[in-house]
Amino acid sequence: MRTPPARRTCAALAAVTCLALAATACGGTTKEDVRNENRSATTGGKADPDAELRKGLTVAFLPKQVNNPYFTVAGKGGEKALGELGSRYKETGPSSATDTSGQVSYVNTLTQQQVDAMAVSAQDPGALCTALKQAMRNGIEVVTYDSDTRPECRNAFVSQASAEDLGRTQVRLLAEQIGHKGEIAILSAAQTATNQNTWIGYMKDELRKPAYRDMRLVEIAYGNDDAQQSFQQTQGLLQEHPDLKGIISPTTVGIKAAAQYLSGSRHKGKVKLTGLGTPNDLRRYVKDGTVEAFELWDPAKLGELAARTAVALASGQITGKEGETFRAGALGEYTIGEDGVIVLGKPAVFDAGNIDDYDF
Ligand code: RAM
Repeated sequence: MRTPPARRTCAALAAVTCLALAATACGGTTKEDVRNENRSATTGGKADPDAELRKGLTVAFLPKQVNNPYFTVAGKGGEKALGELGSRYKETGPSSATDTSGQVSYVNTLTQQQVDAMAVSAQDPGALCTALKQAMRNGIEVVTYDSDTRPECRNAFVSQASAEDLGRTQVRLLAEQIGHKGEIAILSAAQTATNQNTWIGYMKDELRKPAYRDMRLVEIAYGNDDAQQSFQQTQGLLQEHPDLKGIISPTTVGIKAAAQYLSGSRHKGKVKLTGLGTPNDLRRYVKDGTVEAFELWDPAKLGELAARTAVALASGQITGKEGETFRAGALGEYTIGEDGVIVLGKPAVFDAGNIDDYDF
């Protein structure tokens, strides 16, 4: 059962303050002290690639939104990996992708519960920072996945793909579909979402290239990763811009709702739609001619890599610094990049020719 966020905030803040006091003023031994002692005994405080992976850890996943099927699949990937590693998975989080204060209170609750690590997809780049720093001060490893905070507010960020590639390739996909010509719009998720805003920044940059001189971005709409709002925003875009030729929706919730709207309208097949979606959500819209091609990574693998990164951090194999390497089970060997970013790999592009090869 979930505690209502308001009550949770008070309890969590009280506990967080206690933990902070215990760690600084009172001089008592906290779980963090014990962990740090264990770690430095084996690693001397530095990354030790040969350190044994710890078992019996609790790793909490805190997605942007718990009832979003994309995060459910990511969570399953994390859960499976943690089971294989002899550790425990739990998931908690807000049901709305625009409940930033709710997400902050979930971080505080996990800190109070003294989980070993948390994997967080941030609704906002800065809003979680104070709470996440408090978690790290209490010895909790903080991994962001899918959507980042500022680098100093976490130990590492597990990114689904290169953000730049994702932004630029979505523009390229749409440009091919509309012959590099006409008005286009973006249907995003929440206005504060770090991941969508980063990709949109690269989309705008891509659109400045001469190849797109005949394409014009006329609006960015926000459906807040809510199916109904995304559906209505799509309808609004088409009413506002009668000459619209295409929409990019870099969110699994948004693209599905936009496809649903388009497929039942006179714009089906005429106004093109691309972006980031799951093959299972969009299969019927590819088959009925609403969607030509779109892209995504495997969310389960993203969740798995987040979980394995959390365990590697908690075991002292890595500390989150650039250049450190670790093995993420069957996913292979990963090297930490600039600003503590670990990139899962390249996304896949789906179309009528390959969509039936995928099941997620
Ligand atoms: C939605 C979320 C998530 C994003 C995917 C593509 O499910 O906004 O953060 O990565 O779409």
